[in-house]
Amino acid sequence: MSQHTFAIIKPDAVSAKYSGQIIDIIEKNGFKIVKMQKLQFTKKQAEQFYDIHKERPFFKELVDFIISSFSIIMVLEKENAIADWRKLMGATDPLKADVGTIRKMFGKNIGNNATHGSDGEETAKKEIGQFYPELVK
Ligand code: 3AN
Repeated sequence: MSQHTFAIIKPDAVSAKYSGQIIDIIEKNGFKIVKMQKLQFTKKQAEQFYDIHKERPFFKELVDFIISSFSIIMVLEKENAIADWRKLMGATDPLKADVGTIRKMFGKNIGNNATHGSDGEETAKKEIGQFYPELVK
């Protein structure tokens, strides 16, 4: 069954002009881009988005980074989209990510790791719903 996931091309990758290459990889791997928007997260949007990490020591760093410049948010559709997008992104830390993954190719470090992907069905619903409530009705 086809599934939706929420993806972000983060400020480091957008600033470095990697967006085109990343979108190309997404399409070549069979994902349909259902929604796409370039935006700069407000502090409020960022705090809501990263709400689940608010007790973690790097929360402020995470929020400051995502609001620092433009991101591209997307809703991706495919069979098994959540797991497949995470596999294509690679490990959170680009240094540990497998060769051929997006974070290996375009990520700098664990904070500036080029992309985001929902980590499960509930998270996908929450993240998609924050920007596109009509898709999770
Ligand atoms: P993932 O994005 O792979 O699901 P999580 O959920 O462990 O990874 O972390 C959420 C985000 O927080 C990551 N995308 C990463 O950018 C950032 N992050 C994780 N660990 C650290 C850390 N030790 N220092 C700074 N940022 C971090």
